[in-house]
Amino acid sequence: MSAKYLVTSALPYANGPLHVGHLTGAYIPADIYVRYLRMMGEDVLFICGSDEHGAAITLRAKKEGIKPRDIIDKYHPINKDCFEKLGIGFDNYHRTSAELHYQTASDFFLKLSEKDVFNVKLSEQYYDEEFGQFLADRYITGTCPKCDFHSAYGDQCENCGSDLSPTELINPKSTLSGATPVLKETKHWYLPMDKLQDWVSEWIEKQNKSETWKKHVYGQCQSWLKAGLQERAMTRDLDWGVPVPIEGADGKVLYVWLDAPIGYISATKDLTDNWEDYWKNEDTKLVHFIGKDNIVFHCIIFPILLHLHGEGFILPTNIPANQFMNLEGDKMSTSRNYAVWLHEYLSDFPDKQDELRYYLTANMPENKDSDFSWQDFKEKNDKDLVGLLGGFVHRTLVLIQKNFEGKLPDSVNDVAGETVQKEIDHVHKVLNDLPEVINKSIHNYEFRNGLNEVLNIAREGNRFLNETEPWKLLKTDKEEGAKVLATCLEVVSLLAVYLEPFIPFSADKIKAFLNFNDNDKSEILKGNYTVFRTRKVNQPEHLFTRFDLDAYKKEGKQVFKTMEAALKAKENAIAESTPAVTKSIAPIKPLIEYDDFAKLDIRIGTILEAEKLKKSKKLLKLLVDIGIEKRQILSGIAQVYEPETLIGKKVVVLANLAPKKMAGAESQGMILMSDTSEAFTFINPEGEDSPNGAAVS
Ligand code: B3M
Ligand code: ZN
Repeated sequence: MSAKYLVTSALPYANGPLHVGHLTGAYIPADIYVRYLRMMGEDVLFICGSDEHGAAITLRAKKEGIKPRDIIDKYHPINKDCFEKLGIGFDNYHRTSAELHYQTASDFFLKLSEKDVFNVKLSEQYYDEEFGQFLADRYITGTCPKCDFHSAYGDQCENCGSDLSPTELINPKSTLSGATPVLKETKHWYLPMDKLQDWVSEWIEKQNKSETWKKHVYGQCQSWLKAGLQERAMTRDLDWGVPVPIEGADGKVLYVWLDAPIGYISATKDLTDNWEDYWKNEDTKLVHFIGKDNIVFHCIIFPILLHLHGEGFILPTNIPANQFMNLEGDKMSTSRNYAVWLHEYLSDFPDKQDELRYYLTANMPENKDSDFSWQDFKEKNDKDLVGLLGGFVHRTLVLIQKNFEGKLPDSVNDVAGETVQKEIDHVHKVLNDLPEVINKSIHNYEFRNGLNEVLNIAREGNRFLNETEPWKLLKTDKEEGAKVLATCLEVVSLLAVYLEPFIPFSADKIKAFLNFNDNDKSEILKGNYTVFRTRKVNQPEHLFTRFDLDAYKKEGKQVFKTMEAALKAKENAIAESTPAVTKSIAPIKPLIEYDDFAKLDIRIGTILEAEKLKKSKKLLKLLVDIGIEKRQILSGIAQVYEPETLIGKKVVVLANLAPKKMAGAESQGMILMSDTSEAFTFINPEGEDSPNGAAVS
């Protein structure tokens, strides 16, 4: 047990609203974790805020002809408000435009500079002569040298995930003017990450031993380390950001990744004078909740900065990054406006916060990408929340109201008849097991599982009710019927407590039905739930209602209108580009018999490791788990995919292809992909119904 916890969620850019993908990525999991820890009496700080610098903001401002400040002042309150309405309980939702943050980030940089950490160098960088501005990061686009994608950014190719520098781009263009930039000399402060390679490797190994990191997080770090860390500029020529606090550095600001993570520190300072009790205390456990696109910054760059700064800053214990959530099978996209936006959802469904929290937890992309589908949302809502959870609580409390005016008699404390008592003992066993199971899930960052375990006690309750049929018993042996209901009441009281981290609004409603107080909660946490048998309960309301998807669509709820508009725009775009696609579709091959097909052993697998093959430009060496064994498979996708983006990916494998040697290595199978001769992409067998080893037939 740690003395203290410091929990952070990625600071979202205040350049637009947030969608459900953000929420399930870094905010819901953190909130569940924090609520649970608090419930267990731990000392926790939960920190977040708006990231108000960075090219995403300045570029948008330029495009709209307004000031960056106008953008952040608009979106900071919108996003803060959404978090509050959804019950995300940050202790502080700060801003990186705050004076205290400027001071903190400047001091941090100065300290590193005084310690001579940086390589200060003149180099030639792209410059837009029309706008009089140097072009870094998103200010410059061009063709990716790794995958030929035509609009890669100066810092990253969003197609293949490669980390790039502007000078690597082929045919570079300024995003500001569209013109081809010229090279011009400028001075920058570089972080020599190459020198820290060994330190980072050892540190990650050590952390991973003390508390296992998620496979895809560890895999991405290993991929970076294998490629070799390189120095990285920590300053930019821009007029929006924290100014570089050094004489002669006019017109330069701190790189956003030496600015935003420091925001975690300044937000803590803003919250409490005792911030050092957390940030500089060996007994504090620091956990960063983020999306997978931020892994390298939190697992490598920020720890390096904290380590070099010294002065006792602690380093993260774990970074349980989530993968991405798609929407109806397609990538959510801010630029296409294809997403379920939180502010729209909350205005369409102001009382359905828990319904969204529930769905996003049950469907959280913990280890692989997941999908948000409204039909699935409806089904889970109707089945799990209305049918199972709401149904069980309501049935129990209504029976107690109707038959005992809300209070069961003391005789429920006596032993029941043999058959009923056997069932009661079974329920008690399930209830007694719950605390440990939940504790393990939460501390392993397995929130989907945790939620399912809590629901399991409602399932057990329902099973018990159906088995013992108290509505019949009450007519023949009222005391015995009361004993059954008393056990159900115990289940309901555990639900009131253990649902709180996941769906706090509903947990509060259940607590109100039971006239709960704080002392009740601690009794339950101690395992003393029998006192609830004779608790006076109130007339319950229904906790949840059916999600009438068709009616909501007809009514014109905004969340659906937004999605439909984006889909329509996409359809139009596809219609326009169809001729080009059909050209690359191969003609149908000659017919074969079923027996020919049956010879192929095609299976589902998961990529565990991926690396470039030294002797080949085209091949990646993959280690694939195909259920019964692990296979080394070479795949000719090195020019299209970066290895680190593949870890954890589900794939379709031809498993009985004769082994073949290529570029000095053996390939023991083939990954099947869709291939139009212009592009090839993975076939997508995501989902629990496609486990590794499952046959494709
Ligand atoms: N604002 C990137 C993002 O929103 C960035 C995170 C900063 S966390 C210190 O994905
Ligand atoms: Zn690329």
